Amino acid sequence: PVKTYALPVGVTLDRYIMRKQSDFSFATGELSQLLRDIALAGKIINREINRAGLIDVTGAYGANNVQGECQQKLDVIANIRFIRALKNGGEVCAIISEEDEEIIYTGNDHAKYVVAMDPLDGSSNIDVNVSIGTIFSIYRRVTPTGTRATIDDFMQGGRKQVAAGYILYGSSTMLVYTTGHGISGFTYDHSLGEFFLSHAEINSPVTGTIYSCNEGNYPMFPAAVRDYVDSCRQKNFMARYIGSLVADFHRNMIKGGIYLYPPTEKTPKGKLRLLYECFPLAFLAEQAGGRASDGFRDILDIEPTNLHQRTPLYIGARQLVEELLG
Ligand code: AHM
Ligand code: MG
Repeated sequence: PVKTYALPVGVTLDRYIMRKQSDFSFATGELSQLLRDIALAGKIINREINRAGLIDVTGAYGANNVQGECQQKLDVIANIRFIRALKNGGEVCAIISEEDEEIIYTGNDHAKYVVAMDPLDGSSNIDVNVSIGTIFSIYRRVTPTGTRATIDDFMQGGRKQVAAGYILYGSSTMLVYTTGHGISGFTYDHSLGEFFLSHAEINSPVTGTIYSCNEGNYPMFPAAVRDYVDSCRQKNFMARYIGSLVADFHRNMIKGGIYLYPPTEKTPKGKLRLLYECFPLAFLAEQAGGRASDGFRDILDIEPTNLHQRTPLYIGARQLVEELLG
């Protein structure tokens, strides 16, 4: 059964973060402030998304992003807004983004954290009023504060994330995050401009009956993945695929399911990016009691070598991922 959430009434994200500060081993308040800055960026992007149909901000921008994909105007806007919020917040010394090839320096060399982010994922859904999301991953820098951050700060590996999460712009807007002490979810109240705790201690069901993949690619899937998808069909599982990773992941985490993005001939290393899509969601999946694998290793055990590297992804309910891995 899908868990229901009995909650204390009216706990805002800010208050919750303040209460939880003691969870952090280095509770100086900077990480708390950084999480609040991310929430602010989320509110700003949410506003832009909500207006997208009214003013002419949707549609192709004319430039391609670093992966050579058609970049939507709203991606660019989200990227700019997010970077600005983190620069102004002062807790982040460097950022990597799906939308920028190189490391972005904030000018705050004394800050302790770096952030890897996909400011607006699911870009093919922007124009058609379908759920999209922001994904973020936070590391404590390994280079000395006061110096310029380097690529090493981003190459620490998924198990070194100090926090990760996403903002889902769906039928309601939600912010979901972990600092390694369970997962909390907050729903945005537009009229008050506040995120309120709506999902305390999210746990994923151990198994489920939903599978999510782009079945148009089925003929190009590896044989083991095709067999697995066949078995899902035989068991009359529900096929649910939005094409927005955050939305597909969120639904499966709450209801119980598996998301698959295997390698294909088109994308032999998989499509999704390790640092700002797969690591943060894998951290959340493990915190929810689920699993995330590239077919060989747990995603969080992959050693990163490149800021924008890709990986296959199989993520969701523990039992389903383990059945796939065989
Ligand atoms: P994007 O970063 O260009 O938005 O691509 C990532 C998206 C994910 O949100 C989604 O799960 C996947 O790509 C869908 O890919 P496909 O259209 O190949 O099924
Ligand atoms: Mg993306």
